[in-house]
Amino acid sequence: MPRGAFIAVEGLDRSGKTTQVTNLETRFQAAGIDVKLLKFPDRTTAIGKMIDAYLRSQSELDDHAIHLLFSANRWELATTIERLLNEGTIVVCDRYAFSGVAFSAAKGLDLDWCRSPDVSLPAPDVTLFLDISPEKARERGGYGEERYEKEELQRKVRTIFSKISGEFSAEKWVTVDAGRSQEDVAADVWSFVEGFAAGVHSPLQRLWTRNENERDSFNT
Ligand code: DGP
Repeated sequence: MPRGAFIAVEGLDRSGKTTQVTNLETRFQAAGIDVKLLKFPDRTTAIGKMIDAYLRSQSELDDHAIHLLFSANRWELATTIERLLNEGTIVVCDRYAFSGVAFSAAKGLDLDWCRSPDVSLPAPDVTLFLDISPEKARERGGYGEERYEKEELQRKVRTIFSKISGEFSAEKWVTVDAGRSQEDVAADVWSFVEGFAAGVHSPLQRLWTRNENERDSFNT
């Protein structure tokens, strides 16, 4: 029996990620396919509550410490992700480790240091990056109140996402122009993932390890 596909959806704030992942969930369900939608940070766990307080500026933490909490928040769901995939369920993640690297590196932390705690997490079969310019985001009403929702930081985050994308093959990392209508973006997103509905026959890979073929020089 094939395993379920692991699909990550990444993007800048205001890129419409949440709308698109919800839409994906609905489409898979309508096709009679088991799907589980996960969101990172998962603010419901004990670690997630610390992250939530930090993002709302109700607490202060060293940049390294909050980075490790974001990573720990993914690790606490890693076994669940693997189990679901092995049961044949498609897992769609609203943000994953690439946000971790992009946001922390945008604050000035070393890119490879940022990757380290997420090395060997379950690797997505495909990552869809919803790309939007800060100007378009402003047209959509601008950013919100949370800590990272500032135009200058978002610009840096976008640059780092673009650098990360260069490390992946075109099949594994798909950049979607998210500055268009919801319907156009949804049509593109579906066209990239509908092939995964039938499941995946290759084994689940581990993020940023040698057997994940996008970055051979890492972890040598
Ligand atoms: P969201 O709930 O999708 O709005 O994400 C909350 C904010 O946290 C958003 O500005 C992106 C940022 N973020 C998400 N994951 C990580 C991470 O792993 N590390 C860091 N530093 N920031 C993250």
